[in-house]
Amino acid sequence: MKLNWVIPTFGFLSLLALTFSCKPKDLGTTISGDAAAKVYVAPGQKDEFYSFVSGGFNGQMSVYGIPSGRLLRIIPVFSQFAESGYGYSEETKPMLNTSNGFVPWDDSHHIALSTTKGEHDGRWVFINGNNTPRIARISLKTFRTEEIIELPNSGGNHSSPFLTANTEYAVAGTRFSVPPDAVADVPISSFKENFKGYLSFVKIDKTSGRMSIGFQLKTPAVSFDLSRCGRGVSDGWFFFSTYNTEQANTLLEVNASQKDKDFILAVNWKKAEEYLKAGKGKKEPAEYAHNVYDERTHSATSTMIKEVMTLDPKDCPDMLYFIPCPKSPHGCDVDPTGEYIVGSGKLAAVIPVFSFSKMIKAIAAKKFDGEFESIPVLNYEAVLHGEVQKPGLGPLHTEFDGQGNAITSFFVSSELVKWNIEKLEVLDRVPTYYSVGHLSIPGGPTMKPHGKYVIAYNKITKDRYLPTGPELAQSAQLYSIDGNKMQLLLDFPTVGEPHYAEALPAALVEPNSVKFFKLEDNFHPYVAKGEKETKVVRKGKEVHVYMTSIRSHFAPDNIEGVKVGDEVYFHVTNLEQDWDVPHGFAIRKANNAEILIMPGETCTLKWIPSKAGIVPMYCTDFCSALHQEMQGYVRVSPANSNVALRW
Ligand code: K7E
Ligand code: RUQ
Ligand code: CUA
Repeated sequence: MKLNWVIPTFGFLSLLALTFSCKPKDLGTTISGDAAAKVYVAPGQKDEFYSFVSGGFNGQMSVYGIPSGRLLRIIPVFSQFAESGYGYSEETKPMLNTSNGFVPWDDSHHIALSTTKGEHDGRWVFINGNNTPRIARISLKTFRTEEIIELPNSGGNHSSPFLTANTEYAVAGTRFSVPPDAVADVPISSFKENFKGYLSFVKIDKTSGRMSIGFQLKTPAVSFDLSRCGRGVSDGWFFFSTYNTEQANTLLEVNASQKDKDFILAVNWKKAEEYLKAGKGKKEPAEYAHNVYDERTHSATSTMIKEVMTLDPKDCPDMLYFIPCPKSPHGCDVDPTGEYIVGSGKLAAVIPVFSFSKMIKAIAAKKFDGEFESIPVLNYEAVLHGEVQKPGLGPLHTEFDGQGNAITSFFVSSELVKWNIEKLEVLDRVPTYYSVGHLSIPGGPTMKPHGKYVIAYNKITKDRYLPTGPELAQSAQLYSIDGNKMQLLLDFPTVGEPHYAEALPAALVEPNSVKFFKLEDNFHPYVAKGEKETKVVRKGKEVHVYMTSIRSHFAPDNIEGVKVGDEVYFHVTNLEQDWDVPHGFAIRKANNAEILIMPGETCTLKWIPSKAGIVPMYCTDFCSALHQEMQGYVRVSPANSNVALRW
């Protein structure tokens, strides 16, 4: 039997109204006297928390100190970044390789900090690539992207990269239902026959963090939006919000909002593992890139993988269940105990809270309201813990304070609302300026929230800062949550468009932070570990310059015998063995870029000179009082000249 909820509670016009947001009525800032003291981090002092913030459409991750709101670092992940040379140096270019070749810019939405037994462990942070579906892992020792894995059979990797409680898997759900990669060309109108939803379970190695696709689950063609793992009582399960269960493929704004309820999909992933062991998986052709940065060689390699293990629910009963959830749910969040699952229907007037133990009972008693494409649909009342009534308009995301309370963001009514999970009572609400998307409590998605603050990541900044033309920085707002009432303490501008962010205590990261790379551990194939090892080697048209940099000169700093049309590789090793002494390298008439080399590291700039002449090169990073003296020349001779290599 197919379920059919066709009682739209909103007409088209009121639906349209909901797609706009309202400004809060109270435009004043209700700051009380001691707010400044609570966020003031005096010069020389450090912040209490690191906050890792998705850059949204800039494809990067930014790192802020909390509570000061100071921007500490931008970590490039899915986009080239001039500040560090990521995606420009020969060593990092392979990180941006995909099954579609080199992709220098992507969109990213969600952050996930690694956890052990459901608590932050300070090892890695993960982020999703949305447009070209990928998951990246960043080391919290180096604050660098170490690995990127592409996801086949996906389009719009939105519901990602959420982690299981012990970081066994990073999970991803495709936002677009798509035909499998192996099926290339079908009419869009064959949506119902040919399109599928895919959930990817990316396995993470316990010690190295290395990723590989464990398996993909084929599901009905719905849109996966967000997800959270079970934990504690619900460990072994994963919950995904879905929309467009109408299965529309045009004008989703209207056509995907017909039904009164969409679903949360509950996935028993431990069961999926059993089915895999029992040989129920099928290898299917696929094509996806796996890019790994090797700390020993300071270089990345990209490998193309040609198949993926899939599980079809038709061969695997008792693994997937649909929970009806009103109306186009976005956020799907699990409380610290793992008992409660909160759905956030963007167009719903209540917040439904589901009970994991009721769900297990309902499954045992087979309290199903039919099925949707052969997957049982649980009875709404049977799994419902209760509904929060009249919480606000346009609920998006929920985080937890660890004191039995939840805080939900409301995009349309532009506010944060705190409510008690057991009693389902609204306790407090504060306006946001304006239109909050995600919110973040340090440790909020773990079993032990660190509490203290909630940060609203707002979409609209209008009139909060000095204007900067048509484009304004987006904005975050920090509120204290340790008192009775939430209190706004600070506004700070953000980079790109933060969607999700996750914060953890600085003490989990700070002691492990790498200060420089040891030269003796540098296994780059073109390293020069001292000036004696510098040389220039020609191999046909390739010229390899083994170069070093140390305050404040390059060796060699005069090179002759390079010819027009040569492929010149400057392999620059930074010989410094001290914290925070990078050198830069730029060469005029460059048809590529610049590089920046950290102490102990080797970095390569590729250069193809197109004209004969004397070409200057210099260091771009102020490194000593004699930084301006750190320079040299390359003589480029005509292609047919017989000037010998000399340095
Ligand atoms: Cu709500 Cu892409 Cu997580 Cu943005 S999503 S807000
Ligand atoms: S130099 S300190 Cu170019 Cu005036 Cu920078
Ligand atoms: Cu090296 Cu400036």
